[in-house]
Formats: sequence, structure tokens, C-alpha cells
Amino acid sequence: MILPRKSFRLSRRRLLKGLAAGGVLGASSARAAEAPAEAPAGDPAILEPRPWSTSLGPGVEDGSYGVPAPQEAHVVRRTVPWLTADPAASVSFTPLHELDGIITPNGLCFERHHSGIAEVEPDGHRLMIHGLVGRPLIFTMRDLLRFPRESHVCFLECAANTGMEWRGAQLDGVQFTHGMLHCVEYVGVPLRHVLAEAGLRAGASWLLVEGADGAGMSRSLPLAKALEDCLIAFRMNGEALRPEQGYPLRLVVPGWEGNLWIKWLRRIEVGDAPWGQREETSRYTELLPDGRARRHSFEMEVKSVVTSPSPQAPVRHGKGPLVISGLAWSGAGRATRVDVSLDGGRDWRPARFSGPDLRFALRRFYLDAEWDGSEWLIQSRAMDEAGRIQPTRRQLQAARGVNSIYHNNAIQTWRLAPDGSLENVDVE
Ligand SMILES: Nc1nc2c(c(=O)[nH]1)N[C@H]1C(S)=C(S)[C@@H](COP(=O)(O)O)O[C@H]1N2
Ligand SMILES: [Mo]
Repeated sequence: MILPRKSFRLSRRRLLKGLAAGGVLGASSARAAEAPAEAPAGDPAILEPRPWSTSLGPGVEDGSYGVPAPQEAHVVRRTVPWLTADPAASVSFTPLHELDGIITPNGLCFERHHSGIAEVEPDGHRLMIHGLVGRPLIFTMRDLLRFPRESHVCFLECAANTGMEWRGAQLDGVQFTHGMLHCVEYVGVPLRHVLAEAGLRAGASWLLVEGADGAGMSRSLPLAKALEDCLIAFRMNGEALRPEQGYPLRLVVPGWEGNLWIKWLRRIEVGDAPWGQREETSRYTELLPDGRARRHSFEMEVKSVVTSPSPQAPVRHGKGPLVISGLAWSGAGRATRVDVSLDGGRDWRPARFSGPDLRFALRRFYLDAEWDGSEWLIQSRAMDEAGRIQPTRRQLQAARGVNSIYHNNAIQTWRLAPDGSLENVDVE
């Protein structure tokens, strides 16, 4: 087993010393003495011919769509069957513990439907714009492909993500506590271009956006957000949207809660007020301790979570170097800093970001730690460009009570036990 050295912050002096000790600069090898004890003597992986190195593999396949290696077959979306009554109005969860970097592969994006997947025929699909517009318009898919396009990498978080954890630790796995989250590169037409084509009339200030699924799911969206950065997307990670993600068209509402990201988008009505005030439109509200409710809380909070190690991704290699890795994001735009605690929030050390730093995208962080085999309480805490800090569960409960499901951005704690297993726990 080859272990990295304890510290990775190499000064020039230490680097030279290390190279010398390793024999690279000619000196005899002090480093060899402390080098990996378990040399691979008798290791069949080295000594015996491997079948894949001594034969021809399968050739290219015509007309195929590639799939992951069979050994990765466990990396799949999963559901919590008792959570909802019917799979057509249910949710699956992204396997965050098995992913690295910031992009979610299309086949692993969590799904949330209110009436199943609409199997839309793109040639028969239309997008209608009407209401307070100069001229009502109906677009075919082909029409939309003639508007200028943009590409944006955005996270989508369901407002109910982490919702089961309001009162205390519930579900054992980051897939289930935080997996109503994905991050994809979208390509589409900025909504403002399409609105400009129709022309806005005086008083226009809200949109009703509606899907073509059986639920005809609709939401009220402030016009200002629509003009700022919303996208009518038709591609994710390069290819067409997946049916479960809204093929052929979905709305992208950067930084705002997932239920506004209407899939199978078919209608946009321009109005002068949010629809929920005029009629009974389903709307996400959050019950506060004093009986009042919060609503139109569209922007997602600053949040982070350690994805590995975590209950579904235990430490299998024992003591020594341990890569702690996680994700941070914020509906304000950017997560700017993440600190990690190994003792349940007493001491914090800054994590290191790696990879793209894009507004409204996830950000990947790492802490290169040295595990001594003792019990750790692992947490991460994000800050964002608006200066907000991720709260503890106690702080969140004090501010918003325990009756809510939506917008839980509390700090998550994983207890790492000496045997390398992890558990979702509460800390005071
Ligand atoms: N037409 C339609 N759009 C919809 C939904 C739906 O049921 N129907 N679910 C919404 C909710 S609540 C969320 S969280 C996101 C989930 O997007 P995903 O399935 O791509 O993860 O889609 C939103 N858009
Ligand atoms: Mo959602």
C-alpha cells in the first residue's frame, strides 16, 4: 500500500529534501526506510498475466449508447419507498457519495415528478406565450432553435432537500439527506429573448409557467428573474434533455428552488400578480413557530455537505491519509469558502476548492486529513458571496421552528467510528 506523505504543502526546501531523501538527487534513501511497509511481494496483480492484457477486448459497437463499467452498477439513483404513496408522484435521489467533481451524469440526476414522466413527442410539442404581451406567440421546437443560445452550469436543488432532517438526524446516507440535488451544463434560449419577441405590456410583472405533464404543473415566477437569467433549456451535458428531466424543454431558474424549473414546458402566461394570490395554485409555504407562513422564498440558501466519507461511503483503508470531499453551493451565486470540522464544530479548518468556480453551480471542496482511527464528528460549513454562513441545526430550528420541510440548509454531521463506518448524528 502506497501512502502519500503526511503534509502536502511542500516548500521548495522540503521538496528538495524529499527528492534527496528519495534518492532522486543522488543521496542514499532515507525515505525508502519509511516507505510503504507492505511491498507487493507475491501480488498476483503484478506477477500473473491479467486476462485483459493477454487477449483482444470487445470491439467498437455500432449504434450503441455507452454504459458504465459493470463494477459500477451500484452507482444508481435510489428511492425511499415509504416517503411517498405512488412512484408517479415521487422522488429519486442522486448518489452524491459516489460522485466527484461538480457535474452530475445525466443518468444519475435525481427525479421529482408530480404525475410521472410526460413522454412528449417533440414534433407535437408547442410553447405558447400569452397574457400581458404585445402579440401572443406559439413556438415549435424548430422555432426555438433559431434564437441565440447560451450555456450555463447550474445546480438544481429541490426545496424539500434535507427536509426529513428538520427535527434531527433521520436518514443514513448523503444520497437520501442531500440527494435532491444535481448540477448540469444546460444549453438553451434565454427566456428574455422569447419574451422580447412577444413584447411585454404595461403592468407585466409575473409569469405563470406550466408543464405538459398530467399535473399540468405550474408555478408563479417573478418577471424580473425571468429577464435576468432564466433559460429555456433543451440540452443537458451536451445531449438532449432526458425524458425524466423535461424532454424536450425545461425551464432553468439559476439558484432558485427546483419546483420553479418547470419540465416539459408548454405555456408561459404574463400577468401582473403571482397566481397563487388569485386562485388555489399549489405553492410551497413554510410554517413558522408562531403559526405564520413563509412563502415566495425562492432563492436557495448557502449550503454544503461532505459527500465522502459518509454512511454509504465508509473508510475502508484504516488509519492514515483520508481525503474528505464535499460540495458547496448558494442561491446567491457562489459559495466562497468552506470550513471543515472533525470534532463536531469546535475547531474548523479551511477546505481547498478544486475545479470550476461558476456562479449558480456546485463547487467541489477537499480536506486532506490524517485519520488517527479515533471517533470523528465530520462537518462542513459554507459561506457565500452574499456573506451568509451556513447555520447549525440548532440555529436553524431557533429561527424557523421544526414544522417546515423546505429550505433546510443546516450543517450536517457524520460520526466516523473507529471501524471506519459512518452514521448520521445530531450534535449539540
Ligand atoms: N412539469 C413539471 N415540472 C416539474 C415538476 C413536475 O412534477 N412537473 N417537479 C418540479 C420539482 S418539485 C423539482 S424539485 C424539479 C426536479 O427536477 P428533476 O426531476 O430534473 O430533478 O422539477 C420541477 N419541475
Ligand atoms: Mo421539488
